[in-house]
Amino acid sequence: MNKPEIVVSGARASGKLHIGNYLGALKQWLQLQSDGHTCYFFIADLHGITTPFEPKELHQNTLDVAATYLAAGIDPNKSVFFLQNHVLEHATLAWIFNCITPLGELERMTQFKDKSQNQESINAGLLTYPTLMAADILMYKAAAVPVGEDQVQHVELARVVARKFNSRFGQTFPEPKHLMRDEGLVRIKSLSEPTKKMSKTGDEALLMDDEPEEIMRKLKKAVTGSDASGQNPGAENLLFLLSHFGTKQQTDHFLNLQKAGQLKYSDLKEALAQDISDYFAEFREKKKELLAKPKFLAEVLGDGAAKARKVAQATLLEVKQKTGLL
Ligand code: AQP
Repeated sequence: MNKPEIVVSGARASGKLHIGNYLGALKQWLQLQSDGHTCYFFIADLHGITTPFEPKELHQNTLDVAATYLAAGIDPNKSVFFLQNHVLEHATLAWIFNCITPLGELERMTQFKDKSQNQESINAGLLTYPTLMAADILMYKAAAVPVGEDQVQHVELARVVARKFNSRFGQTFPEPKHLMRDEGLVRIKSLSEPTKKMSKTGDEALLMDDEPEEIMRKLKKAVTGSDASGQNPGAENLLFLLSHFGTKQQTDHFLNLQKAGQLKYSDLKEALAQDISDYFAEFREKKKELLAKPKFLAEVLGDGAAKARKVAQATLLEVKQKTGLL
């Protein structure tokens, strides 16, 4: 983006963040923050309860995600960093959006279909997740939303909601666009089922704060077999990760071996494990320090919520005036 824009993004507090969250979202957020955009980065705890959860784990996961953002480099002096449920206006705006969004738009969302598949009973929050996400984005009149590939459809829905609101009540919200990294949208695959995306709530994900032995253990088990059509999505996934966490020279070396049919997956996994361990070494230490200071984390989140609330209250007032809500 050439000029400073308003940017909004978040991650669910449904578990520890993994390298998919990092490459798909967090890494881009850090770039946008250092490029001087007006950034709002939040922890989506209300989205976190749309899938099954345990209260104690939710509490711990929220603190963990907060420490992850900060240890990775989100700077509360440069970006507005807050917890979604601390800014009550999000839920109110989401309700108003629910009332102008056709049910069919929500029912066709891929994430709703995927996530409702294995659940005994499907809660209404899972269906209306995208209208809450539209509220998160439009509340701050964002121009751009940096997300991984899996969330693009939800950003498109936020555009639909903005259009519907604007045409019914007058121009209020800009239509946000999803933001891609230079090389395109990122979708890191699961290590055990490489046709699916790596996910917090899916199979064991490679976490940003995994210790070196854990990284090696998980990568050793990574599936690298070819499928019936000769495709090898597991190996492609590992090579893609190497291109991000390793050097260009190292990546070229393994790509050449693959072309020559001489690639030993154990060597690739070992090199990748070392690269990922080194890449996150400083992050791991910073995160441990932060997790030992829950009071500090609470203070940072409180300050961030106060900044976000000011903007949110102004937007909600405008919305109430336009819709006739007293
Ligand atoms: N595998 C992935 N590859 C690239 N990007 C990804 N993201 C998630 N998984 C991948 C991006 O990370 C950001 C935060 O995601 P989220 O927490 O809001 O929820 P999600 O997209 O549903 O992510 P998860 O990890 O799969 O969590 P669960 O299992 O809780 O749903 C988003 O920008 C997302 O695109």
